[in-house]
Amino acid sequence: MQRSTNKTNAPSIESSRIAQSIGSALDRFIKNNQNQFQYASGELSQLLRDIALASKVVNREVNKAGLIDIMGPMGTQNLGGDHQQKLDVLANIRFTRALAKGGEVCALISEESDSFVDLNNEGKYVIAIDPLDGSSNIDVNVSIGTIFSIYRRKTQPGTPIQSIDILQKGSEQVAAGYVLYGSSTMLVYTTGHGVNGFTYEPSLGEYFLSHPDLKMPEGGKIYSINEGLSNAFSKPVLDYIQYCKSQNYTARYIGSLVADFHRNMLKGGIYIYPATSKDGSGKLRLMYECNALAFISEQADGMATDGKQRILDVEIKDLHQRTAFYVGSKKMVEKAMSY
Ligand code: AHM
Ligand code: MG
Repeated sequence: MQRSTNKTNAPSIESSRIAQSIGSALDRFIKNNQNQFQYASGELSQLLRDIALASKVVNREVNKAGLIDIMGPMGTQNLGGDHQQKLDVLANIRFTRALAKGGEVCALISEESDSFVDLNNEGKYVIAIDPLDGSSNIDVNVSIGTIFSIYRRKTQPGTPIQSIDILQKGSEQVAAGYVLYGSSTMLVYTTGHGVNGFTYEPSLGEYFLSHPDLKMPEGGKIYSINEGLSNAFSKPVLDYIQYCKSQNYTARYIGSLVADFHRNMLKGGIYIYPATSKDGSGKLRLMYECNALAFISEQADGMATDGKQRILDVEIKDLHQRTAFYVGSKKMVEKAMSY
């Protein structure tokens, strides 16, 4: 039998080392990989630990949502006019509290807060977070998620926070991740050195490395888009959907960004939320929904664009800025862009 000479298929020493850590507890994994982070080693570890802890609390609340009276709308609306669910609000409180206690984050941008939250400390990091995304799925026992982007603040810690600390482009993220509250709960994150996924073991209360060095398949056969809105789609988007059908691709749309993204990440696929004639800038939020997933997809050999440019290069003008979003397997996103 001929031996393959394709060197790109050979796992790198680094990915073999990560693969060997399979089963490691999150804390140990973070410690063992601290040297990959270009800033002071303990800071990011503490921050990720705070996020993991808050996600465990949220996971507990998500899991018991059907049992106690914490479901249903709060009767209030957030800035975008979405009805806030009690669990959205609770998740926001849990993450804010954990990050405030940890002390590494000085400012928090959240889907649930109209302006940024100044945590009044000397923390060197800024976080943008959607504490519980997929609000239409909360009440119906379908997967939901948390999405976060971490930035290094630009001005001196301890001084008043400036807009240059807050309005940073996606390319300036130092870490990003998501938590998927699904049939099992997973934490997936990157610090710019590949993507690793951890599965939560509820009886031990611990995340363990289950998906080392995640890579998105280069191509795929799944397309995820809310076709119910097709009357408001542009012709190129409709043509691309037609192309997917002509190829007998599979349509899968959960309506929870994290869940749709995660499935495509593992199986290969494209997620699209285009600009529509109703929402000229699309629906999704750049700072706390799209940037993190764009960073993760690129780290996993995938691709993310707004249809015109790389998501990570889009200038931020507003905390709650919306964008069109095409993300997933590189070849599929490229094909969609050719339309
Ligand atoms: P949310 O922040 O109110 O939960 O909205 C974001 C969600 C995404 O998770 C999902 O992909 C999308 O909105 C679904 O929107 P639609 O119902 O218009 O298809
Ligand atoms: Mg959201």
